[in-house]
Amino acid sequence: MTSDSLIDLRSDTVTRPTPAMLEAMLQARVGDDVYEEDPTVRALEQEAADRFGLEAGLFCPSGTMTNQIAIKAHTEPLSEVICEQTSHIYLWEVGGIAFHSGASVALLPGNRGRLTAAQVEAAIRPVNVHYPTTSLISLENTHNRGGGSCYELAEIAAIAEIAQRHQIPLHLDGARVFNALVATGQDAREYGRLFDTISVCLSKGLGAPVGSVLLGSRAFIQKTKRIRKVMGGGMRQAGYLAAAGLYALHHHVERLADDHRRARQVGQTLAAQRYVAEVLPVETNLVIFRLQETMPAEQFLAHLEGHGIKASSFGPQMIRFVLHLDVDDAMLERLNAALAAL
Ligand code: TLP
Repeated sequence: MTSDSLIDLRSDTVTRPTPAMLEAMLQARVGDDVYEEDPTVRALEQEAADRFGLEAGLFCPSGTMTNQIAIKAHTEPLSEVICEQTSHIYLWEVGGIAFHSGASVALLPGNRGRLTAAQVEAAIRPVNVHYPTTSLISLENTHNRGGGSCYELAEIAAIAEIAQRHQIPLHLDGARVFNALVATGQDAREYGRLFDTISVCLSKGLGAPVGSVLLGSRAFIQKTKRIRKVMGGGMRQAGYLAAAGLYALHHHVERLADDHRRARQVGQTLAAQRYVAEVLPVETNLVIFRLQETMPAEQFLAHLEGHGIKASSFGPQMIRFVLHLDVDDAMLERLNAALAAL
């Protein structure tokens, strides 16, 4: 089996640039972005900001960096970030909130990762010398650990109202925000009105090889430039990478609906297998499911490997499949056949 025929469902981060994206990268006009002289980076930052109705953007190598820079800029030591207990910023960013920001976390249990306004309001700290001050509320949409679940806009609006009333900034880890927008039909500009800052990943469902953009007010983004620099994220002729991000924004947003359709189909196939105990509702491009106790996860993953399919274990008996740009309908058929053959 050639590596081309491998079906890699471990993440939507694994996609390779398409020939057209590579061509756009080759044609990019570049300059030194630390001197703010790279026209393609500036175009990407501005276009991403405009889409959400926010003022400015900051191009960074990764979503971890955009989230951690936002947290650092919003908080201070002895303060606290309200977030969901399985959120990426807490679970998968190496404890960066403590490391970079010296801040604490108020971890709330979500419904497949989603918090309610009532939960958020109850977690805001009263003024008391014993407590950290609540300095940030952070949501994740779509929610990774929640299986690609999407927030209702009304719930985000209710949380934003509470945040504004308490004068606490609201951040969105929007690594897969375009999946949420495409799946729900929500308007990106509404997000810009409700969130103070948004981190958008270009290297997940959108298919760029590298990069995330942090969006916010002009003053906020100005402040974050020094934080990006101290983290070592000041890049030079980054326009070659930004060109891929621009190409992705122009050509790879609407097609996310194809990934969602394929994910729903895989979810249905899985639900019909006797060795599957539970499939989380499939809302976007992630499919998370639990195997029966009689089917060890290693055995299941080894069976898939034998069919040229890679997937990740996502906790005891839990598996995640991610649909993306490099999985087409023919591969989907191969996947369905491999699942049925076990
Ligand atoms: N998620 C990766 C892994 O880190 C788990 C994946 O394969 O899903 N926010 C969210 C919601 C994410 O899912 C991720 C990446 C990030 C932030 C971080 O992005 P990168 O990998 O660019 O640092």
